[in-house]
Amino acid sequence: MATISVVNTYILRRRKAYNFLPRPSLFIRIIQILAKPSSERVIMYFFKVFGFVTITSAINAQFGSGTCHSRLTLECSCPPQWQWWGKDCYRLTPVIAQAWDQAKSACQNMGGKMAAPRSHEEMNFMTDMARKVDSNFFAWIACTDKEVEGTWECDGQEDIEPFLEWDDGQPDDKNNNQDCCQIAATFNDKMDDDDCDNMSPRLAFCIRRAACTYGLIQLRQ
Ligand SMILES: [Ca+2]
Ligand SMILES: [Ca+2]
Ligand SMILES: [Ca+2]
Repeated sequence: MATISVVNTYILRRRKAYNFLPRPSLFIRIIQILAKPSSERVIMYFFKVFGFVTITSAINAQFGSGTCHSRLTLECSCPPQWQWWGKDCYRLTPVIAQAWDQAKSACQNMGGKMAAPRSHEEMNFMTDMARKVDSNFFAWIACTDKEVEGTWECDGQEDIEPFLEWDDGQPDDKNNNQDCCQIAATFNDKMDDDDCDNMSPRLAFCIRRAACTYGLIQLRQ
C-alpha cells in the first residue's frame, strides 16, 4: 500500500501546485481503483496467484524443463499367500473345524486379524476369494452381537455404522444362540448369524495392512 500512498500524495501535490486535476494516466487510474478498500481482496488474490505460479515454476525447474505432467502412484505389496485388495492383504484359514474365537486366534497366528468387510465391493472380493477354495464355502467374519443381542459390532468399524449385508431372513438368532457372523455360499454370498461354537468345518477371512508407498512419476510430453 506504500506505493498507492505515494501516488495519491503525488496527485494531491499536483492539485495544489497547479490548482487543477491532471488528467490521470491509465496507470494512475488503475492504482486509484486498487487503492479502494473493496479492492484489497483483489490485490490479495493477485498475490496468491503470483505465489502459486512461482511455486509451480520452482517445481518444474526442479524436475527439468519442458512440459511435464506428474501422477501420484500407490504401490502396495503383501506377504506370500496374502492377496492384495485396496490397501489391505487378505488370506483364508484352511477349512477346519473352528469355533469363532478359534478362527480369530488362527488369523492372529498368521500375522493378521479376522476380517469384516466394509463395503459391498470388499465383500465381493472376499467371496470370490473363498469360492476359489470351496464352491460351497462357509467363512467366519469379525462381526458379533455377543455383548448386546441384536446390536452388531464389526472389528475395525467401532466408530461408524457397521457394514452388514444379511441374507433374507437373517439374522434370526436361531435357538437364541446365534451371535457370530459368517458369509456363506448357501446364504447367497451374504451374511448369516450362527452359533459361535459351531464346529462345522469352515474358513475364516483374515486381513492385514498392505505395505504401501506413495510415489510421484513424471510423464513427459
Ligand atoms: Ca445372544
Ligand atoms: Ca444374536
Ligand atoms: Ca442365522
